[in-house]
Amino acid sequence: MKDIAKSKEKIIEELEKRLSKDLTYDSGFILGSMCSEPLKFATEIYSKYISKNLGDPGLFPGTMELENEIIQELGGLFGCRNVVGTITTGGTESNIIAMRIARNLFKNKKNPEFIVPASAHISFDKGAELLGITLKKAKLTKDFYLDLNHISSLISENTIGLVGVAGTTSLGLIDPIEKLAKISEENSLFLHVDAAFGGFILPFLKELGYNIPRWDFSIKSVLSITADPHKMGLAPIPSGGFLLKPSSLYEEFGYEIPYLAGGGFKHFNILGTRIGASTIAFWALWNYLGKEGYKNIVKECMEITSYFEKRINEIPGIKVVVKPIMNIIGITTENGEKVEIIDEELRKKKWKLGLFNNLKILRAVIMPHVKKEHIDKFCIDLELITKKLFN
Ligand code: 0PR
Repeated sequence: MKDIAKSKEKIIEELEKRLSKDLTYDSGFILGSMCSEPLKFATEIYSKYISKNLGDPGLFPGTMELENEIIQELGGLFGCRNVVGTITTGGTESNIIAMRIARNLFKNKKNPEFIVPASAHISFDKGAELLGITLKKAKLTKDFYLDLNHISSLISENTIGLVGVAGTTSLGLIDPIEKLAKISEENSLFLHVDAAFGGFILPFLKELGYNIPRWDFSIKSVLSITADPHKMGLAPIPSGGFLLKPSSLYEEFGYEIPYLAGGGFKHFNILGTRIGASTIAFWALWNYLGKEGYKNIVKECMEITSYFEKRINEIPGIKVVVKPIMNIIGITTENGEKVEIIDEELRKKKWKLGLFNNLKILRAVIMPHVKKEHIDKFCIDLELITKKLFN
């Protein structure tokens, strides 16, 4: 503890200086993040209501009402209005909540196993470790889709759940959820869909006329969905979404907290004290942008994605891994070699993409802060690097 208090001005000055090291979204250099600058309206709301605590919802019944309302709205967006759920801190918490519910549902299985595609996010590894579940990973086909035959071969008497991803972390692909649903029905398993990234894109792409396979609650055996407002929902961090179709499971497996100041309450969350401002800001954003607003944002991201894809494919020595389905592009070399070197060289020039070394892919996420002029600047640097490497 410093013994001389500083003035507010001094502190702000120091913060400005020290935080100037941080990258900003509007610089254009952040090309591999699933987050973006939230809308100013949402951040204003967020800071206004910063003290709301949904860990004790009886004290903040207005905030709780907004949470319930937004969950129903999201349920409707994903094919079933009649859902229970909660705004979480992000995809990791939501995925762990889903795994916990599945584990509790199959308490009779002493060595529970979950099967996820090899492309699944690391949050499932975390959940498995924390919950004492064995995680089995199904291989991907050579075009990076989930190999359904391998999934089937991994099922055992210990299996409790399956995961399908609608918007994979590496390439934004959609697993064949309908087929996965069939497997889950045949084996009476819990089926969770991780649409942390895709949840706020796919419904709008569909409305824009894209051919999107079914992935949501409209499929009978999809029991829970993760969809994150702090990714393409453009809400301030932290803001995740967890939705559950069978509401009886909330009664059965919600944690009962009897002594709260606001009165006893049941919840699913991993957290106790939790930020209500996220929920309020997202509710505000949802009402402000409306479906039309989100649709326009997704449309613009897809236009820039197509432009980016075209520019990448024009550069000798590199190519786009698969045709993008959403605003994620995987970049690789002709034979997958030297991807790490390209990443290293790009980093020297400040560009920040994601390196998926196991897949030999550089991932770009075309969030709303990524503009055409950033792509142009990036492609000039990328071409200089590849020319040196491949000539
Ligand atoms: N599920 C999927 C499909 C994800 O892609 C992610 C995160 C999660 C779950 C977990 O979400 P939380 O990070 O909200 O817990 N995907 C991003 C990734 O790993 C997270 C991210 C965001 C990484 C911003 C970097 C970054 O700058 O790529």
